[in-house]
Amino acid sequence: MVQNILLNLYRKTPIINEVRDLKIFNPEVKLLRILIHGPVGTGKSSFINSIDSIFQGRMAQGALAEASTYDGSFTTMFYPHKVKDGKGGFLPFVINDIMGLEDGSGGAHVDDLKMALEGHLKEGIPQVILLTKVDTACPEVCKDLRLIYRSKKIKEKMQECSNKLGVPMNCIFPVKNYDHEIDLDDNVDKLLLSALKNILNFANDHVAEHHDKNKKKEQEKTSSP
Ligand SMILES: Nc1nc2c(ncn2[C@@H]2O[C@H](COP(=O)(O)OP(=O)(O)OP(=O)(O)O)[C@@H](O)[C@H]2O)c(=O)[nH]1
Ligand SMILES: [Mg+2]
Repeated sequence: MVQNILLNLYRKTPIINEVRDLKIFNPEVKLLRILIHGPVGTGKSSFINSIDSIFQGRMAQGALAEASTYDGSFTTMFYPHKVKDGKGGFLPFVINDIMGLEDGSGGAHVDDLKMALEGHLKEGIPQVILLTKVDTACPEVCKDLRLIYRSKKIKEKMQECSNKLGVPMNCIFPVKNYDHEIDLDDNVDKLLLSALKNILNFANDHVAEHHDKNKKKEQEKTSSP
């Protein structure tokens, strides 16, 4: 099963166009909102920078990835990040970068996260896991990212995430962010775009569900005597 998930990443589909052409299923929703949270230094800002770079067709520095020597949390506030679509506009989503979650005095706390979600926690928002830094988890994958679907180490890491966090395997996306590269690389792009596309699909399904529920409520109201 894991093999299938990972193999699917390498289907030759122009995912970038699918994201560019994304239509939101709920006419009342203008933007899909993605919130990225997680421990300090795990690659949250780098993920956003990487996505930005892919759509700009060159390395971008929008969300300011942390310098590797810095030991605190670099992203000090919620950072809603729009991504240019490459045609003079913006893609129909924003990614909120939140500084690393920490137990001590620094970093963001769970309360900040709740505030960012503005009470939407109760409704059960869709969640996925980005398994970053796959290049550091497996030397083979570091040499050739295409070997990711064969890597036992990556499979183990995905399983570990799934067990620890109770998230199904098909909601865990292994990625390698751009961290030192000068030029874009197709194999890096494929993993990142596949993760993004899935995140957007889940968000889109969620807003569509809301739309259907609201429509049903309205119909019930008008049909009741
Ligand atoms: N090898 C490797 N390094 C990465 C990857 N993603 C990020 N990094 C590096 O990890 C360090 C931290 O990355 P950030 O993107 O700043 O992490 P963050 O989660 O935004 O950190 P805070 O904002 O401090 O919470 C940087 O030195 C990045 O270059 C990756 O996929 N592979
Ligand atoms: Mg950051």
